[in-house]
Amino acid sequence: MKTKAAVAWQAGAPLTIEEVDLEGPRTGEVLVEVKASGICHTDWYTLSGADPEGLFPAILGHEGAGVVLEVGDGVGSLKPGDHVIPLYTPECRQCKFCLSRKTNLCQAIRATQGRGVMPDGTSRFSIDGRPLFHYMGTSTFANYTVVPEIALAKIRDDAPFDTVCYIGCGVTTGIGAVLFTAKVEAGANVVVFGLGGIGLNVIQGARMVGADRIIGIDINPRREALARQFGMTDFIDPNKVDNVVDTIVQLTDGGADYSFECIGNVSTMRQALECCHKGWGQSIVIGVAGAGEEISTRPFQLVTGRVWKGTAFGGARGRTDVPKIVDWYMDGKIHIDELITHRLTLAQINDGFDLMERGESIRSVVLF
Ligand code: NAD
Ligand code: AHE
Ligand code: ZN
Repeated sequence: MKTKAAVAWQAGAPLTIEEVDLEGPRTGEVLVEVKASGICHTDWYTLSGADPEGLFPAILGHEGAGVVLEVGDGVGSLKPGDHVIPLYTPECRQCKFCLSRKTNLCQAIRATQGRGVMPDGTSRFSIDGRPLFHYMGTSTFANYTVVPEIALAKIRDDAPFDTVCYIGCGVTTGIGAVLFTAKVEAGANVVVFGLGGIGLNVIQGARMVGADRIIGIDINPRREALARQFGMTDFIDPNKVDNVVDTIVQLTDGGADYSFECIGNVSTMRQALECCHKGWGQSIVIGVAGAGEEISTRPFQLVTGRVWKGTAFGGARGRTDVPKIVDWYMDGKIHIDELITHRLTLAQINDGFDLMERGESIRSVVLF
């Protein structure tokens, strides 16, 4: 079949809208009609050329929601008409990682996902016979996409696609980092570096669990109002204080119980660790840093009890947790609508990246 898709031909170049050939689902695969897809900073990061796994030409996008159109042989858990959210972190429930119960990082198809192909080593997308790479196993910047069954969460039919698509990455990453990775307890002091599409969800997760102070840091002062609406109690503009770490340590009587880095900057990752309370403070790296970048600190920071951790997809097990997070949204326990600042057509997708770069959007969502 044919599908419209935004194709990333090379790093740093705008996407172009193309009519692409799409092969049907093979064994264990599912054809999905994508109804909506958010634009995450990670799409921009890969398009920029900073991703060591970035492959071109590719169809980017990993924050989608849609409807199952057709299932391949052997698919038992989904049928045409089911509403789904594609998962860049799948959940096979059989691999060593899934069975460990210690991580959400299912590795069943990670190797082929990183090489931009389906689990059988081939692509379903092509133009004039030239294969295009899949991205993160999801490729949601296309009207239709093929995704492995283990990388699809079945969700309720009454959830609106144009908002729950964000649960495919940003919402789950931010809230999950608080609930599943850090396991923040009521009364804790929480510090959030970067108040964009991820950081604001960390803030709402911290409020959900009853955190005491929720301190937000961003160089964009326009982030303050929305962050306060989502539960932030204190705002720090790094350009208005002498030393961000000292400011946090003073505000929290010794340091953060938990900090979250939601920028992807190795300098703020260091600040996020060093603003943690001696003896127990934990810093969670969410931001994705560019190829070749490394984090550093004095080992003494760790010797004296601070803990450095990271999280992917908020530690969520997608097929199990994503349907529950959709329920939380539908029941009004979490808020998404206010974070979707722009709705775009596929033809306007490059505007979404521009809005992100200029700090004008939280989430832009492409509607198909
Ligand atoms: P975003 O662009 O919406 O937000 C980033 C925010 O950081 C912006 O508000 C920006 O003003 C702020 N910022 C930039 N530089 C800063 C600095 N030096 N100090 C303070 N604030 C600064 O991006 P997003 O979609 O929220 O993604 C944030 C990061 O999380 C990205 O690196 C993204 O790739 C990563 N991410 C990781 C996961 C994961 O599973 N680990 C999932 C999604 C996104
Ligand atoms: N390809 C990059 C790493 C990118 C990365 O860390 N991705 C996150 C999700 S970001 C979603 O917006 C992730 O899930 N990581 C775990 C994994 O297995 O990729 C690189 O540096 O190579
Ligand atoms: Zn993302």
